[in-house]
Amino acid sequence: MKIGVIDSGAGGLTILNAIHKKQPYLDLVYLADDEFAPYGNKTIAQLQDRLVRVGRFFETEKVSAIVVACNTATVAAIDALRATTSLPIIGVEPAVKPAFRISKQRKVAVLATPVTAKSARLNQLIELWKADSQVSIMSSDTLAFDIDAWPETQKQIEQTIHQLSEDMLMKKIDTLVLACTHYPLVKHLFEKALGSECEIIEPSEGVTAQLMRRLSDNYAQEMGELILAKSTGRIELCSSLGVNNMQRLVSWVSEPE
Ligand code: DGN
Repeated sequence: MKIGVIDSGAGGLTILNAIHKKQPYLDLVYLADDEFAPYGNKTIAQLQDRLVRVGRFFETEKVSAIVVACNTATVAAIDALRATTSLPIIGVEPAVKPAFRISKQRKVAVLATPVTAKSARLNQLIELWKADSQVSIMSSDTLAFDIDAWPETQKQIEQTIHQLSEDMLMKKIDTLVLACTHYPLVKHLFEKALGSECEIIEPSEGVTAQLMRRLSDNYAQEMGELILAKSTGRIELCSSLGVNNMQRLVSWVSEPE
C-alpha cells in the first residue's frame, strides 16, 4: 500500500518521518511542491487549484490515501481536493487542544503562516478549546520559505525566531503550538530561545494516528495486514523543481539531527 504525502517544501518531511517510524512497512511517496512555494502567501483560489493538480499527480502514482502535510493547504484547499478525488484525504490540524490541556499559566501562542493564522478553521478550533486561556496567534510570512532555502538563510531564520521568541517571552507564553509543518525543523532554535519552561507542540503524531484510523476504516483489519505485508517501506521523494532540489531538502532535514 502506498501513501502520498504533500507539502510545499521540506516541512512535510517531519510528518513523513513520523509515519515511517510508526509504520515502517508502508510505502510512501513524498511531493515537495517547491515550484509553487511558499503556500503561505498564495490566495485561497490558487491553493485550491494547485491541490487539485496535486491530487491528480497522486492518482497517477496509484496511492491509497493522501496526507496533506501542510497546515496552509489543509485550511485553504482540503475541501477542494476532497471534491475531486475519492481517495481518503488526511489533513494536518493545529494541535491546539493538547496545548490548552497542558498550559499551566493558561498562556498559549499559535505560530503559523499568514493563511493559516487568518483561517476560520484555526480560529474555530481555538474558540472551541481555549476556555479561560489567553491565546496569541502569531505568523511569519518568511520563516517557512527561509527554512526551505537553508543554509543560505540561516541568519534570517535565527533573527526571525529571536524576534518571535522575544514577543512570546514578554507575553509569558508557556505553551507554543507549531502550526506549520516546516517549524518543527527549527524546534531546537525555539527551545534555545524560549527555555525549558515553554512546552512546544507539533502535529506529526496526531496526523499519523489519524492516517492509521482512516486506513483501518477503509480496509478490514486482516485485509489491511495483508496489504501492509505486501508493502516494502519504500520511500520515494519527488520535487516539483527537480531532483537537485530534493537532495538539498533531504540534507536539510538530516542535518540538525
Ligand atoms: N508547511 C506549510 C504549513 O504547514 O503551513 C508551510 C507552507 C508554506 O509554503 N509557507
